[in-house]
Amino acid sequence: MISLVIPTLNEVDNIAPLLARIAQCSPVPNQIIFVDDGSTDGTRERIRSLTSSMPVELIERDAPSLGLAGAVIAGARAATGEWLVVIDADLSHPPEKIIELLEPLLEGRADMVIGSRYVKGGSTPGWPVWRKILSRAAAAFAYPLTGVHDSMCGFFAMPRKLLLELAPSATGFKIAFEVLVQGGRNLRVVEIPIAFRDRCRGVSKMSFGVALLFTMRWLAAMAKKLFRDQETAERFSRQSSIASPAKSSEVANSAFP
Ligand SMILES: Nc1nc2c(ncn2[C@@H]2O[C@H](COP(=O)(O)OP(=O)(O)OP(=O)(O)O)[C@@H](O)[C@H]2O)c(=O)[nH]1
Ligand SMILES: [Mg+2]
Repeated sequence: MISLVIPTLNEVDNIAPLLARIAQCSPVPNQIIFVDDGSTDGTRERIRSLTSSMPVELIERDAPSLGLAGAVIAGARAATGEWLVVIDADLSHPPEKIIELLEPLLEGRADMVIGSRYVKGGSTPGWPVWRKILSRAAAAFAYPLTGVHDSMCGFFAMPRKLLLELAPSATGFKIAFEVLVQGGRNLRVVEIPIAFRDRCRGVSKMSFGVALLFTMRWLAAMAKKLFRDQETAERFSRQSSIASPAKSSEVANSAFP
């Protein structure tokens, strides 16, 4: 069973076109959960008006916590499907690719599949050069922490329980990044190329404050990684000196003739 989680904040004009595209998908997700954080533009009413024609549910968070990531986690908790897919409401992500995101999971080849702008075949049509450079730079900074090319994309699929296990209290705007950082090297990740379209309706919620919060989160994760790498290197050198005592006594001998 497939549960689709869609976080919304003032996306009224995107709801019907998005659901129309999802309805054309094969298979149509068994559960489509919108998680709304206090939209004031009629988004909730629009979603409610469409619940009879599709398996749509609405979670209304009136005192939202932990931002966009918190909304996705709330959706995952309410979902009942084994497989979870997360997609933005603004039609930037192609719902037609949901099936391709699920394939590596169903075949047991991956623990997480990301709709990626930055693998061969992926693209960001219509973006001005400055935005391409900024987005690429952010992805490149995140790469050493995640090992994937587009860890900041909001379009991904994974087992629902694994998401709740890895990032039960994730916060901020970039939940895929949080999952990847928590999952570490053991997480098998596949990236599927997508064309990321700019939103046609509604207003972006990305802001300077959001970018600043992410930078702080990145710095914290980077510092933790560097600390861990250093600890591992020290442990390794201690172990190798215990494993080859002859060598270490040679070193000791040569140091103190
Ligand atoms: N529930 C909830 N949804 C949010 C929140 N912030 C953003 N969203 C939704 O999350 C998705 C991504 O937000 P966008 O504003 O499109 O952010 P973006 O894709 O990084 O920026 P653009 O490329 O400019 O669209 C959209 O579906 C938003 O409606 C939030 O605080 N709560
Ligand atoms: Mg968007």
